[in-house]
Amino acid sequence: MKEIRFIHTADLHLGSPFTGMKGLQKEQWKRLKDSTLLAFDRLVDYAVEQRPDFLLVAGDIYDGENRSLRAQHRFQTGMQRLADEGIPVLISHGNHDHLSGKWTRFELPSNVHVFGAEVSRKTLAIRGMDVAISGFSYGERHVKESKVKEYLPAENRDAFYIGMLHGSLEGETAHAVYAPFTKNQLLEKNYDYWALGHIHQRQELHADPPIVYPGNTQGRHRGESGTKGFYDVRLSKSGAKLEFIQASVLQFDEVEVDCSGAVHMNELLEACSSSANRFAEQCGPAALALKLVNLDAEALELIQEIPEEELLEAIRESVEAQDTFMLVQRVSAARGNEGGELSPIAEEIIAKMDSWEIGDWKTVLKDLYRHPKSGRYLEPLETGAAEEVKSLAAEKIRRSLGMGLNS
Ligand SMILES: [Mn+2]
Repeated sequence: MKEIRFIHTADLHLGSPFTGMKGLQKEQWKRLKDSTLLAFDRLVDYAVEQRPDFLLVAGDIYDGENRSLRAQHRFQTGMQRLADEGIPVLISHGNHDHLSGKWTRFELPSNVHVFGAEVSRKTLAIRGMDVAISGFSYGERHVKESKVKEYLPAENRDAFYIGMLHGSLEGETAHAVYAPFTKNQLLEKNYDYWALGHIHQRQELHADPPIVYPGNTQGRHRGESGTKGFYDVRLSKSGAKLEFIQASVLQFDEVEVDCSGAVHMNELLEACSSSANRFAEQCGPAALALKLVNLDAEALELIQEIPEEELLEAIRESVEAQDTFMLVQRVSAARGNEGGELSPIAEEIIAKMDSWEIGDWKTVLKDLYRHPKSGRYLEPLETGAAEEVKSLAAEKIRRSLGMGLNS
């Protein structure tokens, strides 16, 4: 059986700034700031070791249109390592790293093919097989129109066809809509694999042929929880086998801390640190939001008297003793009613906020940012800061609208 093997990755977001993170020690901050770069190194290490036929990067290599020099250098070094191994790389840039941004151009080695702003096709000859890969790069930040019609359908049964597309499934409104497509439009092309990018949560939209978002390679805030990585794909005419490979060097997550029976502060701290330790043992380095549950009335009162910052500081100190990276980012106490349902209106507002991207946050916060007095004191609104605003707003909504009508 003729088979090709490739790596499908997307949304590396090298150089993500991780703004809005507070209370970090110097080492922690460095580890966090470098996490997207370290995840990329893991990807390259894996490729060098496994020697796939080629590697696909479906957009958002860089986090900002003004690509950081360090991120570009890191990427160039990685590409050179793959060049030394003779592994071709195909890149379609996305909305975050579109071609019109202001950036210093590094000369990428000759194994790298970057798609231009129009959909085009690049054919690789792999052990006597033709592999036709179609794709495009975002010429500018916003590509709102569909590009699917520009992809030529497959015509030769013996060749492999792959489409690279950085964009959103039509009707998927949870994220900013870019280069929208429908599943049927993609299926009509009769390709063997669709390598998607843009959505940071990995998902298979279709199994045969696979239409796949690999998700990003490193989570950057609580909204991007769990392990992150890329797919190692083995593709033949009888089907595809996808293996998820972890690249993330630390993971964001929320952990419930069972506080039942805890009455004194030391017991609560103990519960927090053992939950964090358990998580570290199972999942390795992490940035966690702790949610204290099963607090009895007395313990809840005890917690509520203490400002979150102070509580956080004490928890961090009790967790610190470990060797692995463990950052407690937030702590929240489930109030008596939190076991119950949120009211529909609260749920709706919170779900709506979850769907906002950075651009939407800029829109809703523009009055505040443009205000002559307040504007001066605000840090630039980046993804991390928006994440912070979101979680604080959600907390506030839970407090004021949290209880259902009949509770
Ligand atoms: Mn992205």
